[in-house]
Amino acid sequence: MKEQYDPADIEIRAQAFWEQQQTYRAVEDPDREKFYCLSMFPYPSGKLHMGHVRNYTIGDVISRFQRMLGKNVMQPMGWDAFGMPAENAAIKHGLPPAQWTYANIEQMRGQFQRLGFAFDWSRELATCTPDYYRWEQWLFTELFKSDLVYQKVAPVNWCPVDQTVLANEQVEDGCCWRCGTVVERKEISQWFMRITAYADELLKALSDDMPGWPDAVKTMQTNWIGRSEGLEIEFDIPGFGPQAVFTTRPDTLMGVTYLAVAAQHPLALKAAESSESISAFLDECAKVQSSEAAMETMEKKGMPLGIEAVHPVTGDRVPVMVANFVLMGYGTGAVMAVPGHDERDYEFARKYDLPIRQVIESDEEDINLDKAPFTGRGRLINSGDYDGMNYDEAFNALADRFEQAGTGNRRVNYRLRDWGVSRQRYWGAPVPIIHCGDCGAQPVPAEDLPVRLPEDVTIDETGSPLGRMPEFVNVACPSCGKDAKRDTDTFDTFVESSWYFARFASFDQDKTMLDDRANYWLPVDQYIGGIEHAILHLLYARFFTRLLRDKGMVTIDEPFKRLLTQGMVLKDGAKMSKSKGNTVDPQPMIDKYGADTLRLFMMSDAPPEQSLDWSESGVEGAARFVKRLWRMLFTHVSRGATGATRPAELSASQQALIQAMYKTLLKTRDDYERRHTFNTAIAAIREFTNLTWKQMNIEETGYAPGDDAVVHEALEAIVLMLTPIIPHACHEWWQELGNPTDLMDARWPEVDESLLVSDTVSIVVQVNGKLRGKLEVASDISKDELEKAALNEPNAARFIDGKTVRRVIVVPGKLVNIVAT
Ligand code: ANZ
Ligand code: ZN
Repeated sequence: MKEQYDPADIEIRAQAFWEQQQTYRAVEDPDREKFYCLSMFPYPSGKLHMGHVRNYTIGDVISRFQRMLGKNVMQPMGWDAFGMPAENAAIKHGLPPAQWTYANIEQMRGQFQRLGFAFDWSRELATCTPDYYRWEQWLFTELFKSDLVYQKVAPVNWCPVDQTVLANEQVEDGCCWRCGTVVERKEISQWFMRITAYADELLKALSDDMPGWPDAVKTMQTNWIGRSEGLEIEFDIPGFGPQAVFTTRPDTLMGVTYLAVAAQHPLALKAAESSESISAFLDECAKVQSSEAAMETMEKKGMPLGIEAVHPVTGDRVPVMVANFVLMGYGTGAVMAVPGHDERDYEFARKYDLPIRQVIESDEEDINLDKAPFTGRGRLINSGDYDGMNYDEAFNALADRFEQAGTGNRRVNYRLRDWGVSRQRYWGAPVPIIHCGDCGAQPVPAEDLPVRLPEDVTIDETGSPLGRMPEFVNVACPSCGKDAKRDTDTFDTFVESSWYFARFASFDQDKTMLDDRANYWLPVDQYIGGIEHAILHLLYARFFTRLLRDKGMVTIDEPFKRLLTQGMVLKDGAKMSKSKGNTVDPQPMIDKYGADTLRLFMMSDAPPEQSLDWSESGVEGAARFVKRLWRMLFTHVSRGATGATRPAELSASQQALIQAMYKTLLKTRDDYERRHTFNTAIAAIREFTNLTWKQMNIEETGYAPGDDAVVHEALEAIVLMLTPIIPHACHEWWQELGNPTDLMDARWPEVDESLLVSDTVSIVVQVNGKLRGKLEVASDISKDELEKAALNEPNAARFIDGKTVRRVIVVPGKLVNIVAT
């Protein structure tokens, strides 16, 4: 064993060894309990950042630990390789996006390997390869046939500079998240996946079937799906017919003083035909984006349509207004406005001088409608027959009434919208549809899949080149054979990430999307990723899993059994980001300290869910710990002290060390397995290391009889406990300790619990009558042994130092008092 710790040397050797042994190759084995550990796959930007290091280290620690429990572990890795940055880079550097992406993958794979992540590289996949995306194209055509995919004209947030549709989340303060241009509203034909058909199921499972997910994530998804129970009630509009509204507050029905409809509502469009001012208002509305968040904050605007509606209970006439806060895509696109009890209706009524009427009263709150609406629940007033009822009573009475009359019914609405999956971008999987003048939209037949994305292209600033490539666009209609045109949109990249976890199981299957192996490996036992994916990615993955289930390809409902959302890596309290210019590049850190040290630092400073503040002094602390361990191992090995077996009779300090070892093993196992608090595991290991260090009597007396064996056991335990975190150093040490087997086949040590509980006692150590220390010793320890252990107790020893021990009083099972002067 070398005296000096040389991280690069041992790490590269260990990695070569594992690669040669194919140590991380996962093979299905029905006789062993499987463990599928997955960290969210990265976008291949070309360069690893600290967030990646943290994410993948957590996954690797869990994978290696589970392997030590004897489980059949799979930890795959791949690349979420489609998306806009490749196009932007292509414009900047004049490289085709495919070339740029594949070069980045090479680069990043090398960095991952250098960090020693135990990935099964044989399963590596990149979503931009036709072998991968052909299967989602195939699924899309199948879903199209069963009406779970459809096309419709829909308003989108459009970035005029990037020439693309933006998801609501990509709009920040009304501007494009990427380029900052003011976002416009545009009506285009798009492809949708019917996620709303699964809304109820997706919601229910959150509360029933997902104990392994953080509550925060489940709450976010619950709110995102946004289930509301209410009534749909018809208002008659003379000259137009009945108009339904959706309300969650039918108890406020008698407080309705106007109806409000969306700017795209047929009533508004009709009124605009004969009114220039209405038409101008609708044009104005058409320009602003349609996101819900924007609706909440923008100034409420509207105007009367010159139409009246008949109140379904009182028969009163109320005006119909067009209002910019009513969404066309929610409920019926029309609202019964109750300004007395709703914020938006109130603000609007104040502005346009519409009546405000109180119909709910409350014992608990003072209500003053001159100042603010009362939006809470209470008892009905000014509501005729319904006076005195509470919310539920009024809800049911009105629901029954309208259901009997056939003018309304109970109804559940979801905030969740169908998922728009088409993007007007080049670097994505082509939508596998052919448009025929006669037959309409036709799915590409399975035997013609994949629809390959042409990779040899030049990208300029004016959007996707696909539409300008006749060889791509022009094709025969699969149904009638006439000239037809391919769809030139590509999929949202969330489509690829919605099923990659399943494909890892059947990575080399070229006959079907998935096979039996998916049922062996799924669900993912532990999934790890950023909290920023709490809603979209994780919800789409749950949706896709149900699509795959309903196609008979998997038997599970939920894809991810346990979810860990890791915190951010900060620098001086701020998120590391390119725009802030405060990033720390991992590569020079690996070069300087080694992969083990970087991994150790990432795990030791905070629990994984919390943010982690980057500090180079913290990294140095981690490096010192590894070096110190190196010295311990070197000392032990060079004393020729390996290979001894534990003596039958242990001294008190030896017994204490063995007990501390078992305790630490129990604690770290719980930290690794259940709590995922790797930081406290490391703290416990460090404490145990100190104890072992003492037993080694470094540079002093050397080993007492039996110490070599006990220390040897302690060192082996330290190596095994640290293996998940600093595997390379541990690999070296394991061999130096004389183990013929590969460390990666070693098991988590068994704990002899009998040694722990029943026969140990706590002994107080006093010096001259003052408490100076405590010992955990075997209850049957001899008087002599106990005396010796007390004299060696480190703190007591400090107080005796320089004095002469006059007398030692031993009270068995209780205390030792050392009299020294
Ligand atoms: C009358 C009323 C009175 C309402 C009241 C609320 C409070 P959630 O919970 O999100 O489902 N609404 C219905 N359709 C709408 C649309 N297309 N655009 C904007 N608002 C719409 O919200 C349901 C409530 O949102 C409905 O209940 C309706 O206003 C409004 F004191 O009806 B309510
Ligand atoms: Zn046709």
